[in-house]
Amino acid sequence: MNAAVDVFKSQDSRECRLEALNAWVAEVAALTQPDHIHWCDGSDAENAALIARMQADGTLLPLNHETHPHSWLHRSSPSDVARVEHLTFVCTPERDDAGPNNHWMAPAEAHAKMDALFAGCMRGRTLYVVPYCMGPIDSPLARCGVEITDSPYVVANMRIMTRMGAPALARIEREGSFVKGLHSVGELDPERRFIMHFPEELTIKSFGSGYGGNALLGKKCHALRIASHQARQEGWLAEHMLIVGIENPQGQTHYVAAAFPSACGKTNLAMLIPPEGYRQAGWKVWTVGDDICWMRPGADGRLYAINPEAGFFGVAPGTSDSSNPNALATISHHTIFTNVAVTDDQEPWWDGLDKRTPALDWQGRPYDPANGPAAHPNSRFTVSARQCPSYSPRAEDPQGVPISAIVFGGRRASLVPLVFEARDWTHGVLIGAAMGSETTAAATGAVGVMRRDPMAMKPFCGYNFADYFAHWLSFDQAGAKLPKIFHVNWFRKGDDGKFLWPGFGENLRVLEWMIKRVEGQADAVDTPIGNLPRADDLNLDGVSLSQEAGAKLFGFDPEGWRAEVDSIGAYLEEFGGRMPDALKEEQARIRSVLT
Ligand code: SAT
Ligand code: MN
Repeated sequence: MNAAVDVFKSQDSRECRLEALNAWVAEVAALTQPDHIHWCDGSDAENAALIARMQADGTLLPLNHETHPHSWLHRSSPSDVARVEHLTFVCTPERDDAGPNNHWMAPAEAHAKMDALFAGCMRGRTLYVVPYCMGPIDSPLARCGVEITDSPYVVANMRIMTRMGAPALARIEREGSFVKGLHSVGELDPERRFIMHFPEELTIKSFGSGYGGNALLGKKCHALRIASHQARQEGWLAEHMLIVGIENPQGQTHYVAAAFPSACGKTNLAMLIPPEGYRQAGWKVWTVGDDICWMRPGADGRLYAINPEAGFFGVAPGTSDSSNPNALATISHHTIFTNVAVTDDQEPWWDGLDKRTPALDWQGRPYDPANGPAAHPNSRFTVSARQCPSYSPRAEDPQGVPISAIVFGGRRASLVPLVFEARDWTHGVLIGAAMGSETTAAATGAVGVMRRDPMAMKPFCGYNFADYFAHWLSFDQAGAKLPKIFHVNWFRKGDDGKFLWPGFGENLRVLEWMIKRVEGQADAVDTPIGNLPRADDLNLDGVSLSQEAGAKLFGFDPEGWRAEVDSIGAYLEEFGGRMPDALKEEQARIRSVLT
């Protein structure tokens, strides 16, 4: 074939590929009737224009330019401050494919319901077409999407959280496939709010909310719910995990992926500052990601992970110079704050930041403690990962980083020790499947209620958990060099209701033990629930633990665990015959030795 024909053919197919996107945009515009259509290129000029527009209409309020240059405050509608799990659906043709872990609606019914809401909803508004890439733009592990939205706040956030604009559009043109996400804030009416996923169609429809996880469709909707479905088909894993590199004094870095439910400290662990003694000895911590991890086996049998996101959408309250100085440095400029309070000199403020008293609360009212916390408990910052002082030099590696250890953990006030190690992969998958945690303010509903949250994916797995566990088990193949699996609990409380473990930077002591286990250099005691360190197996220099703390953090209570393992068995039964036998057998084996 001569070159001229070749060029002609490739241009032809590029046009075809763009045609699919153009046709979808035209179809959505016909339905939603916007006044204008804007294709986002992700440029600085475009961002500046959007921000100016949002400042003019009050969507963004300026903050103190001297202390927080290029930073803004957004106050959301007070009834739109968190994910809405009860309004979030997975719409597969068969109900069982979504599983008991998801709300389900038949696709035709869901499309009809959503299209009725979308009809004419963008009149008087601009429709933004937001091409984005989840993952480094040149990574084979990355995947693209296009979000159509009528919210400039969403556009500005997507620009920080993803690789958004012209390079993503170019990749979509090259590959021809992308996840379609349609979003409108509608009237922000909780009665007319739904987040629908159509995994088979690689499509998301979200209406009636402007809040992060409901509206920044690249995040939970694409990178977890839709991606988990794609990952199962293609042989990889899309997980609700931070990724952190731990460099030892010899200069070797082990990467750890850790799953904790929302608002349980993923950002803090990802940005951990080593305790003084560790710093002096030469330990370093490198942040790759704080929320989502895509991993797949490499040619050498190890799992390689990328962070599909480009920014952090972190919980503000509790972030301080002592809990997370890296986060505080990261958000000192070019940051969008949502639902935080402000001081009288227009600095963003939240509970736990420092001893000042704010002037206005998150709703813009003069601060009055009688109205509750000054910042909403789920108030957030959106910021580019590149601003993080501990951002890993490998974070943008298209091939990802090799994972040495996977950590599962939740908030458990009682029973669950500080750390234990799975005997093997199957046991580790059971530990992940059995994860329990007390609920937090990241989702609407009661806070502090213990629920099973397997792999921290309860709100995010786009298909039946039984099939998801089977998918996890399937990685244990000849030639695989899988990470070791651990479970941690930073949140164990004493009889006085206070946390027994200091947490934050001190968690490195636990990570060091894990890494040494990976290298075969640390001891543990074999117990029915897994391998537990003795207090002596961890470096606890400079940590003072009471006798009660030592016993609870490093011990295990057979009677309590019998009840726990029974309850895990009952949980697995909820999935009926689809639950892999290997997990049921593992549960039964542990129960049988817990006599
Ligand atoms: O769902 S969000 O992405 O808004 C935050 C979270 O719950 O992890
Ligand atoms: Mn999360």
